[in-house]
Amino acid sequence: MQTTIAVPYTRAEVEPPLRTILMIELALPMVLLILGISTGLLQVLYRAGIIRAESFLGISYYQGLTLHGAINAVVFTTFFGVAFGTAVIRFYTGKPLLLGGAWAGCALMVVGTLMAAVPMLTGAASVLYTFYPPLKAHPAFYIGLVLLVVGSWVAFFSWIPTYLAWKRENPDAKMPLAILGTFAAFIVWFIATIPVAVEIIFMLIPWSLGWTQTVNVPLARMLFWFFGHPLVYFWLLPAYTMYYTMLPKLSGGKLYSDFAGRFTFLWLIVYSAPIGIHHQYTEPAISSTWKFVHAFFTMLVAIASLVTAFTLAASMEHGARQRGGKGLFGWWAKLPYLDTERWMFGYLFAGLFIFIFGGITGIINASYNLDNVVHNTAWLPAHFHQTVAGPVFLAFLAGSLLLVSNLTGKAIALPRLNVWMPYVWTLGVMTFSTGLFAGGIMGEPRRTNMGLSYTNPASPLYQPAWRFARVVGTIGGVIMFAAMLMFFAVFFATLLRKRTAAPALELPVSEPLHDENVPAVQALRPWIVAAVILLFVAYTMPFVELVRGNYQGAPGYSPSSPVAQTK
Ligand code: HAS
Repeated sequence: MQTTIAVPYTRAEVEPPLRTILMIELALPMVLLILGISTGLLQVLYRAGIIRAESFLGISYYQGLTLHGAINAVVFTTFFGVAFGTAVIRFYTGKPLLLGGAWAGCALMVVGTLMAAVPMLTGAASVLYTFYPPLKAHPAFYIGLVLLVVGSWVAFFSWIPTYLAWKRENPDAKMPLAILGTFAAFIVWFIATIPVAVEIIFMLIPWSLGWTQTVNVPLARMLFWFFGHPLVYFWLLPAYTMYYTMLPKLSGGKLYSDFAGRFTFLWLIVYSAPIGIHHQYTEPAISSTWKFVHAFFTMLVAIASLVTAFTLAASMEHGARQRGGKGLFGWWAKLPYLDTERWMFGYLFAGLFIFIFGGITGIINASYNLDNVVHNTAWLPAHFHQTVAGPVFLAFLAGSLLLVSNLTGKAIALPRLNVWMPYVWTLGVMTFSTGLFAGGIMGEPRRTNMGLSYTNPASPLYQPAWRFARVVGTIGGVIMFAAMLMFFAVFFATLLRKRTAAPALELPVSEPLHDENVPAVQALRPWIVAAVILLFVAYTMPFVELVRGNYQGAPGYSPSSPVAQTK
């Protein structure tokens, strides 16, 4: 029988070199995020028709959209995932990490990011964060992405010996829940990145180098979504790790069920990958049988989040009642919404609130026939701003701020501004998404410079009926930008202030209220085997269909011209 052992300390020292590595992994993406957020505001202004041009401040529409998606959704999330995972392993094992692995991982990620940034900034890689062919980027963009991914693998592999050493010393202890969440995130990531590595290394790099003239577009798209859907759970899992291991403590209580946390993480390993075709319901090269199979598995993946919703609500209720909360609903008033000492609570709670709507709309998208109404419309960015820009982004911002404050020994600056930030962000995201959902239902497309077309009265495409939804979306986008100015003020003011304590990791740790002993959730291997089997079931026939389909290859295009590139 395995039991949860309590962490015997509240502070873990961090060796100076590891501190430097973590600070690079946290501060560099935060600086890039300034550009990622500004290009988000530009998107809103283009779509509103406030900017009616192909480019603004020297950044073209699709170049800005690529920077926005790549920095916010790929670079920031990968760096944070690695930094947070490193901190979790260091804190929960109490053991030094393999510094060589941590340095190598960090260096590869930094070099990869800079390498991909150059073509994005010079307009040679305006292929959006999904880099679908036949849009073609400069080879440095693809090679940079490969290095970013390989760097994150190296970091992950370097944690394993440290964990195994801890396990040898604690043979009867359960794997700490935070470590399970971290490993689950990186197992999902590892599985997901294999197909995209195949796409990039064997298809896109040779094509962009001119070694091959054409590319198989449906095959590349399927390989991308084989990666692209588990990618969203690679984002969600570190956030869920914070929700399960920190939120109950911040609420003043305990995690309602340790089993629920373990089940959620393991369930996501199994079901996050065999569902990528739900992004391709309109793909003519895939038969409806396999679309239906992926739709079915998608409904199963949502179970983990439904379990999470009830477990976290019960944990918050337990915390609130410990703080004197009474009645059926009266306990909600006792949660620390604006407590500057427990400031992380607001970030995590606001993210959960947003996710209720992100989750519901995800299930709508997954319903095969309903997706035909919303696919490729503004509905989609509304959904993903309520998921990745809701619980994930808020948790990652809070985690970055916590770790930077810990690692520098500096107290958080501007504490009142900090506790209000997540609520302003929530107001912005909810308003923004409402506008986009409404527009999407009316047919407003995503990824379109609407200032030159649908919101331009001088254009034959002008759609006056979409105006109100657009105004709502624009107001929401501007509020989101204001919230991020608040966050940047807090983050950089914290970095610049004087040290007040010795640097050390201090993560909030939630004890379990019910520490169930369920052997089925105490070993990773059966769940990984199940994941691999399901992947074979879900993808073998679609690949056979695609390869047998003998689709004609496509030459490269850029978003600024309907004519194929000649080189
Ligand atoms: Fe999604 C498209 C289906 C979750 C991200 N998704 C996207 C895209 C992104 C994305 C980025 O089936 C666009 C990709 C692109 O560029 O084309 N998604 C789902 C489903 C879920 C889901 C079924 N998505 C996510 C998460 C993401 C994410 C998580 C990022 C992290 N999504 C789709 C589909 C598409 C799609 C289709 C393609 C559509 C198309 O046409 O292209 C599920 O995992 C959702 C389950 C979630 C829940 C919610 C649980 C609620 C919780 C909160 C509880 C609150 C509490 C607080 C306790 C069931 C945990 C209470 C407080 C109070 C005040 C009451």
